[in-house]
Order: sequence, then C-alpha cells, then structure tokens
Amino acid sequence: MAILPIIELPDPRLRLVSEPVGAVDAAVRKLMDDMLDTMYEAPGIGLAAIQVAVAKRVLVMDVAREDEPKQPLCLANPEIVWSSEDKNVYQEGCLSIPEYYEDVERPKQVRVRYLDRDNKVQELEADGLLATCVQHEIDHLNGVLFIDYLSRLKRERVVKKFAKAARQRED
Ligand code: GNR
Ligand code: NI
Repeated sequence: MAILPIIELPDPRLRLVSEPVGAVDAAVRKLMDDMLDTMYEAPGIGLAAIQVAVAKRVLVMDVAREDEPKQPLCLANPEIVWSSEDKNVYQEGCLSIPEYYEDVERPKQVRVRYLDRDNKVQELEADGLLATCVQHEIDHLNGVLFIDYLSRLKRERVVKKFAKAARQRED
C-alpha cells in the first residue's frame, strides 16, 4: 500500500482519455489498493487513476460517512449503461482542483457495468452522492473535469487562478 501524489490543474495529463485495462490482474489490484490509500488520506470520496498520473480506466470510491463502516468500491473499465431522466444538483469538488466547489447538475441515478477487484463483471445501481461521484470519476477517465459544466467565465477564472499559482511556484 502506498500514498501516491495527486496531479492538479493545469496539468495537461488531466485531459487524457485513459486506456481500458485488459483484465484486473495483480498490477491493477495494487493500483486500486494504492488509490484507496491515497483517496482516504486526501481525504476524498472518489479517485480516478489519471489523478495519480496513470492513464488507465480504473477508479475507486467510498461514500460512507465517517461514523459508518468503510465501503470501498473498485471499478475497472466502467460503462454507464443507463441514466435517469431525473436530475440532481450537488456541490462538487475535485482533489485535482483543490478548494474549489460549485454546483453541478447530472442524472440522479445511473447503472454502471464494470470489472471488480476480482475481474468479475458487475453492475452498480447508484443514486444520490454515489451516482454523482461515479459520473465525476468516469468523466476523469475521458479527460473531463467538473468545471467543464460551468459557465465559460467561471471555468476560465479557475483555470487562470491555478495556472498563475503554478507559475508562481516555478520562480
Ligand atoms: O472527494 C471528492 N468529493 C466530491 C464531492 C462531490 C462530487 C464529486 C466528488 S469527487 C471528489 C474526489 C475527486 O476529485 N475525484 O475525482
Ligand atoms: Ni475529481
């Protein structure tokens, strides 16, 4: 188990489309375990592999509250096979865009087909925060960030702020 560095805006790797895994083998399982460690330490409720600079279609999540038992979920090659017409608005954040939060509207419920930690095909019926989180994570696998759903003004403002902060770290 290991805690991996999380890449942040404006790192261009966040815009890559990640590659499917051939199968969930020992190497992918180790990646999933390291991602769970990294997510819990951050702390966050989800993490996509590209956020730790690995362009594979792998994500982990745990939306259990602090007073509840852990509910880790590991998904490889996830696909949304159904989304509800009903929408939901959540205030989203992203570990790759620290300390920035905005409301995003997404389908309220989704069904996701994926490979689990044992390389078995599974389906997840998600609602509420879990549905929002899994859509946010699958977006990462396609190089999409939650700021892409905001107005151009808001998005450009936050991109510029992070670009400036990165420049200032340079000199
Ligand atoms: O920790 C996270 N919280 C969160 C809150 C609302 C909607 C989505 C998320 S995911 C985020 C962690 C993250 O950046 N995952 O990619
Ligand atoms: Ni994110």
